[in-house]
Amino acid sequence: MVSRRGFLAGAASVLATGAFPAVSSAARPPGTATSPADGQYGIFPPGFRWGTATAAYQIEGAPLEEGRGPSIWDMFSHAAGNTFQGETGDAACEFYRRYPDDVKLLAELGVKHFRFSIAWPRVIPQGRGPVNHQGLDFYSRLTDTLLAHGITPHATLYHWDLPQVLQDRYSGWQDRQVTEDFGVYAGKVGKHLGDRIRDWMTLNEISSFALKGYGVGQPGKHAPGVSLTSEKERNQVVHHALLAHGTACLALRASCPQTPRVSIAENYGSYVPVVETEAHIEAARRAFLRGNGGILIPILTGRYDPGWMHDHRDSLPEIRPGDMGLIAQPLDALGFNCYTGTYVMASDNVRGFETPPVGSGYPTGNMPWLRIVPESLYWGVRMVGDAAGRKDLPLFISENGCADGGDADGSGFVADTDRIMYYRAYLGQLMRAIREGYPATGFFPWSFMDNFEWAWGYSKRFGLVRVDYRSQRRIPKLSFDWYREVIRKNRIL
Ligand code: PNW
Repeated sequence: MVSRRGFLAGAASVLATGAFPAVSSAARPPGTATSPADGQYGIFPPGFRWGTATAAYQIEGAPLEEGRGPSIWDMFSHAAGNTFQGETGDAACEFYRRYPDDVKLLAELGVKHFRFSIAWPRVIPQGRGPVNHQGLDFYSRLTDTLLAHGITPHATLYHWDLPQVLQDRYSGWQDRQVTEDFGVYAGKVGKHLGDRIRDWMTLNEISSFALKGYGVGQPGKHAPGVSLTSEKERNQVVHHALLAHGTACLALRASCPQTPRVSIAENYGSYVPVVETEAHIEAARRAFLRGNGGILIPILTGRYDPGWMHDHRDSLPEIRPGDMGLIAQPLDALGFNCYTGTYVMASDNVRGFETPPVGSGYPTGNMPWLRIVPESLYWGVRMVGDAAGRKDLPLFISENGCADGGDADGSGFVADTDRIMYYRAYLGQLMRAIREGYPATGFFPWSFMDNFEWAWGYSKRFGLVRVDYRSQRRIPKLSFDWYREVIRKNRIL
């Protein structure tokens, strides 16, 4: 087996002897996205934001510490049969107390940006009402520690951990009241942390928490695991989430002591033309509008897509006057959680597109849903500009990554060449979008370290850093070294 030290030493000597042809950077104006003459990759624009991403319930642990209230994920993961081997986020990565060392590791990685989420039940344990200052203090200390290491904090206000009391009191996202309570919470956080945090995401993946948390005629596979009786009820959950996003945008702008940069992180659908011909591209554009017509399109344009409305004509949510304007708050950026994509081809059916069946041998990133489709990044970025008509909106990749097989050697080291392959391919497609002038501004791999992967418990590992859950030891994987070099050189390697 190649030891880590041996591998890296070997790589260094190959570079030193010039066995690989050097790519000339002499003729390039500094910091511009480069031409193909520079090799297939090129340099990222100056100031491109290299980061990593995490979420509170997946890493923090400490569910009872310093006044935190229970969330729907505490409840859900503790109920029998919901997660892999009954695993919960009780300990997770113990980030709540280990964050100082973890921030040091982030600094070693060389990231200048870190995405984390704030747990609503730490800040307002009862969901509404008094603020728990000890909980807020944790995020304040984390923010200060990041800043002390030259790392910019990017905070998500909701990554799926609704205070359980709101679920009990009024069924959480099913009740319009949640939008107001979320707005109040957002305002409190903005007021206390907005002097140091400038970059905010309101919600993480409405599509995931609304669609997976709620089933129609069967319980959802994520918290709160509710069974609804109609599609209309689920569209209402989504509508409330959209309203909560808009309400939080307003609350942040009203409460942050410094002007905030507000965005949302959504894994909107990315549709990839099977062949890059005009006909298939047009088909992918149609699929994009249809597929994103219920979340992304209303956020960006203030109306549900007409095709989407037609598809859902018997299950439309109740929309009150003023709702659509509230939902379409001006944003400073858009976060794109991009993992996979859907191939599309032209068709003469009424919709003008179809999706070909996916072969059983199609490669995946160690998750059943995670088909490796690097072009999803390029087309996902491009279609926001072209199809959604928002060419002006800066976009960053708020998540991207795959799981590994968990094959550590005796020392705990993982040579995750599969992850390196994945990132190299996706980043190449991001570079393609940048080269064509699309305003992609940052990249946040999911995830900094292995963590609690929701219903999959600890059985799926997405980290650049391996976590040995028995000892809580952190062991950087090979992809950590790779990513550090990418950041240092500002190019794909
Ligand atoms: C995201 N899909 O979820 C979440 O934001 C993270 O919390 C999670 O750990 C990570 O991705 C890995 O799963 C997704 O089906 C879940 O396309 C499903 C999909 C995408 C993202």
